[in-house]
Amino acid sequence: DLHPVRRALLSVSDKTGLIELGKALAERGVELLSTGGTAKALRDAGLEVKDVSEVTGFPEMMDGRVKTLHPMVHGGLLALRDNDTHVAAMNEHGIGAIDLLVVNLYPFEATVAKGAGYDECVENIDIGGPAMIRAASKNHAFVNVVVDVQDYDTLLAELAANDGQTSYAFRQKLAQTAYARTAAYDTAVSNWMADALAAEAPRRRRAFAGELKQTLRYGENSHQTAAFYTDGSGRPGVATAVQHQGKELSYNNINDTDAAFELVAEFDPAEGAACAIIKHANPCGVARGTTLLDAYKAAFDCDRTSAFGGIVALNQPLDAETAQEITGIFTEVVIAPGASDEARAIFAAKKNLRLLTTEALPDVSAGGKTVRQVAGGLLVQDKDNGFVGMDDLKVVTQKAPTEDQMRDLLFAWKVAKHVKSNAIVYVKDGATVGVGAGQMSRVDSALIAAKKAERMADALGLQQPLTIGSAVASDAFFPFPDGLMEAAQAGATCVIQPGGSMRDDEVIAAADEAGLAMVFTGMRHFRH
Ligand code: 93A
Repeated sequence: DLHPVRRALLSVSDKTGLIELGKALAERGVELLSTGGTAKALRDAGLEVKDVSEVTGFPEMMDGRVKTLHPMVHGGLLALRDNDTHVAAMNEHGIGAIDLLVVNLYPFEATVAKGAGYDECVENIDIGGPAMIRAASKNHAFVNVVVDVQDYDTLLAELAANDGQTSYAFRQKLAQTAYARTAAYDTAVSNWMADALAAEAPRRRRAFAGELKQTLRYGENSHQTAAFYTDGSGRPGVATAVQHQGKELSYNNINDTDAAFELVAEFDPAEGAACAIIKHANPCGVARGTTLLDAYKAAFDCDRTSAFGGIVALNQPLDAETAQEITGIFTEVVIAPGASDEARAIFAAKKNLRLLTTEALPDVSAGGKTVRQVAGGLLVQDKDNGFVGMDDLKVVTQKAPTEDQMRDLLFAWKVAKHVKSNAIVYVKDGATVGVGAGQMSRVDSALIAAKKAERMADALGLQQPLTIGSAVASDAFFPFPDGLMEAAQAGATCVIQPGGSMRDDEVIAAADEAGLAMVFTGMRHFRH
């Protein structure tokens, strides 16, 4: 099943590594065919190359829309070399076999990511490239197809190992990779078009695919294999962050880092510093501060035990003081929209600590889809970009919250949105003081959060838990007064919750009796 590579067609948008590859192939005596820009680049490097237009007998036309879409190309890619009628057709029409196709496509995803207009995006939909990739992949019994610059070396190694030939197994793997690429490409095009149909977008049919970013050592557990894919959107976030140091991120690290960064991005850096610390995808401390250092310390003080080995996200570039403080305990990952040189130097001494930076914070108001797998299917929904501001709140109790209470309520509400349901979040002076997450009963979430606050008060040597005089948020309505009463018991004096329960009247009456101020948001933030 070894087949020699005698003739190659190279047509690449990304010219990285092209010359080296062209040279290595030429040295092996491989004949090179190429499209306009690729041919020019090879020729400029002193290589002999034949233009595809010479092969097809047609010039590249219509602004390059038609370059390779021709039987002289597709016949050369698709003909079965061991089929008499195919070979006869090749002879009759003078079609030369193409044994190797090297293509990377018009940069459609990058064009969308940079915010290009509709027409420019349309022009960047590659047609000839995917057509050739699919043809060559189908004919992997004979043809090699390379769609990724990273595979140039793999190809050259295979040729070197087999005296200018490649094996069937090798070509089959190339073809499989190539189909993953065209699938991801068409997915990006289709989803971009769905978004362009703004009003109708929610009802458009969506395709799902991503581009492999990296294979991971393992998944949530060591017996599970795993990989990390990008979605082509280029959005600021963990998938596009730059890692400056430390070992490779794990599956759980990536998941937690995402949760941390999405949460901290709720807090506009122009309104002050904020820090979120995440453990097992839930926040164990979130705080605002006049400085990042203050915010980090306050977030840490919510639950020092859980913060150990946590993931820290900041809404402003990491500074030296905060970096120094963070190195005080074992932390897995820090992510921020930038880091000062000084801060980076401090982290450099901590070999296991990973520092990730992005150009910008995630855009919490942006739309988009979230996808979750269920047995035999995918569950797709809009990203939860719901926002509740002061004007959306309805005071339902005799007491109205004071301005300070209002600030803490809205803070607690933003945090609750990022806590697994049932979520109960106690906040005091711009910092979480108790987080109850992921319980099947809302009462238990309220209890657990209060219990943790008590434990922290002991650890910090405080007279009383910080839940005394706190604001409390509930991600969904209290179906009965019991959960609310648990919060009042813990010392909460004001409450934010969606409202909308059949028993709202009972819950409001209980709040009034306990002297609480309560506001309804009219919006729920389940997160599972
Ligand atoms: O506009 S196209 O879809 N029409 C084609 O026939 C065609 N053939 C190859 N684009 C086409 N290509 C693409 O041109 C390749 O996929 C590659 O991305 C690019 C290389 O062009 P050049 O060699 O001129 O830089």
